[in-house]
Order: sequence, then structure tokens, then C-alpha cells
Amino acid sequence: MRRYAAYDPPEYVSWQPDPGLLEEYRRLASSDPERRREIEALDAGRVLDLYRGLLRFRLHDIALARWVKRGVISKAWLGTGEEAVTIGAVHALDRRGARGDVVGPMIRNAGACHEMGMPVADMLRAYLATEDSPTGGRDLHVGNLALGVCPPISMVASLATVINGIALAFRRGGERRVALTWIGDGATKHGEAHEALNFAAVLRLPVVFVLQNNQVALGTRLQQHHAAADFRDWGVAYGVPLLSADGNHVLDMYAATRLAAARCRAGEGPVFIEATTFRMGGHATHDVREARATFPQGLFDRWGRRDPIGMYEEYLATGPWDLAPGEGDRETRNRDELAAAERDVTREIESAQEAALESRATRMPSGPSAARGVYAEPADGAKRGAPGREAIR
Ligand SMILES: Cc1ncc(C[n+]2csc(CCOP(=O)(O)OP(=O)(O)O)c2C)c(N)n1
Ligand SMILES: [Mg+2]
Repeated sequence: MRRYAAYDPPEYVSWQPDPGLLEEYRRLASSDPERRREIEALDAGRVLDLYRGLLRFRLHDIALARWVKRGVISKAWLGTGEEAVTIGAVHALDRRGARGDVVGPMIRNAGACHEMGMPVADMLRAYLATEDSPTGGRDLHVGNLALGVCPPISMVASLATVINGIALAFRRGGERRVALTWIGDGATKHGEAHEALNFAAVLRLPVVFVLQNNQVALGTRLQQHHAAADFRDWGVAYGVPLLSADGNHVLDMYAATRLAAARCRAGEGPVFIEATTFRMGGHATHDVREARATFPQGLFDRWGRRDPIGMYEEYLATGPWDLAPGEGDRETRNRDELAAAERDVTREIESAQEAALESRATRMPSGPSAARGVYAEPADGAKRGAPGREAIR
């Protein structure tokens, strides 16, 4: 894949596959018999879709980083290096929109929105606050329940309780649908995360909780906010099965989520997936320098070698699937097919950017519309605290 010197983490710019790590990557794709079965059931089209999903997420983020650099927006929250945690999980679900599974992404899971069917242009419009963005220009925490995306809640961990409510509704309605959400390592320190994990456990709700351990919360390292080495014991603590997954291995994430979702669908209650990964940038684009000073360079080197997209691309190039059956050397054909997929996604992102900028030029919300669809006490202070706050139109 093409690298972007101005926007990629430095470790990605001249990225080359490490043969030892690639061997580990191959081993992990086949070492666990249950996960291997899920992976082997994928056809060439589906593995290429996973690749497209990873690229779409990375290039969406690069588009945002470019806008920050050019002053179009002031900052952006990116998922660089963590794409596989989101893309592998979402592709394992039933993505039939309003009748399928529901995901609750946090700000670092923007790729979940794309993969559930929200146009990239709409995601970009959310950052530009245009009138035709999903929230009409009000917020960049976007979702679309008709596509199975519950919007993020800014207060971390609160979304997990909402996802429980959705899962409870599925159960009460006798629907074999699954709800999935991501909880960051930092968010696990919030009381609501524990309430949500326990509530789902005792009610045996069909929820997959992905504990997205990127080893940092804002500027606080995992070791500073978490006394244990990882989250492995949390399954025992809550009486819930816990699957550990390599958060930089999209197929491992996919297979673990497939198994977790099958358990949920069978009425066996929630599953935790502990996904280990690493934040290759800042909390957002504004604090990259501080973030890089938070960790020793060796850690960036170590995780940089594990770029989830580079690793998957190499695995696919030389892997078990014939991505474009035909004459000649298979690896060459596979690489050509991967390059064609990248061209398609690059074009998709470029036109999404153009469409969003066009909205910025022509569809900014009018001033008075700011009061539409929001709730407040009546201006005269009457009925303070009374039920039924009035909508200001
Ligand atoms: C309840 C609450 N407290 C504090 C914040 C400010 N805040 C935003 S993101 C963040 C760190 C979250 O870390 P983590 O859950 O590990 O997610 P990551 O950013 O690493 O993806 C904090 C403290 C918030 N949004 N909500
Ligand atoms: Mg974190």
C-alpha cells in the first residue's frame, strides 16, 4: 500500500514486512482450531472486503489529518494502527441494517460506521458541521440506527449501558441479534463500564464487549491506570467468557468476534474480547508530539512493525487465497488485485472529500437552525424541573 510521509507515523513511512512477524501472523491465523475454521470459511471476496475496510479507515483518517494540516478543521481523532480491532469485529457481524446486529462505536472506531454502510462523505461532513451531515452540523458523534450504528456518547463508557438496553430489547423481542461495543482501556476505569459489564453478565445479554487495549488513555499509560498486566482475568471476575485477540491481526479479531457473536445468538450471554493493540498517534491530532514523548521510541518501533494493514496485505499476497484466479504467478496476481482494491478505495475517499467540501461551500447550517431539535427549560423559568422539557423550534 502507498505510504504518506506527511501523515503516516514515521514507523510506517518505509514499512517493510518483517519475515519473523509474518510467520507469527500466519501461525496465529491457523493455531486455534475454532478460529481457523472461521477464517478458512472466508472466500476471496470477503478477505478482500476486510482489506478494503482497513484501507478505508486508514485513508479516512489520512483525509482528516490532511484537513488539519491545511487548516480546514482544527483537530481529528484517529484510529491509526488500531484499524483491525474495529474492522475485524464489524465484518464478523450481521450487517443487514435495521434488522441486523447493532454496533456502538467510540470515536476511535470510525471505521465501524463505514463498514455498517454510512457513506465516508457523511463521516467527513460531520467534521465540517455541514447541514447535510448526519447530525445537521451539531456533533461529530454520528451513527444511524437504520444501519445498525448507535452513535457514540462522548462520556466514555456510557455507551456500554445503552448497548445493554439495545441487547435487552433484542432478547425481549425474541430476536437473535447481537449488540457490540468497544470499551477503551481508559474507559474501563469509569464506573459505568463496570455496571454495564455486570448488568450484561447477570442478565446474560447478547452483547460482545471489545476491551480495546491500546495501552493509553489520553496521556496516561496503561501501567499508570491499571495495576494488572492486562484484562485477562476480567472474564473470571464477571463470570463471562473472555477471548484474547491480537488487535493488529484483522483475521484473529474477525474469528474471535464470530465465535463471540455465535455464543450471544445461542442465548449464552455476553462475551468479552480483550484486543491488544497500540495507539500509533496522539489522543487526537493536536497532541502527537506529547504522545510520542509518553512512550519510549522502542515501543513505536515494535508496534510500527506490526502495522495491521501492511501485515494483512503481505499475508494476503502470499496467503492461502487466490484473489484473482487466472494465468501466471499467483502472488503477482494477488498483489495486482490488492493494488486494484487500494485504487478503488483511494478514489472513494477522494470523491468523499470532494463531496464533503462541496457541502462546506454550499450547505452550512443557518444560525436560527441551531435552536432546532434541542431541548431546554422554558425561557421564563416556569415549570422548572417539571417533566416534559419543551423543544425549542
Ligand atoms: C467520563 C469521561 N471522562 C473523561 C473524558 C475525557 N476523555 C476523552 S477520551 C479519554 C481517554 C479514553 O481512553 P481510552 O478509553 O483508553 O480510549 P482511547 O482514547 O485510548 O481510544 C478521556 C479521559 C470523557 N470523554 N468521558
Ligand atoms: Mg486507550
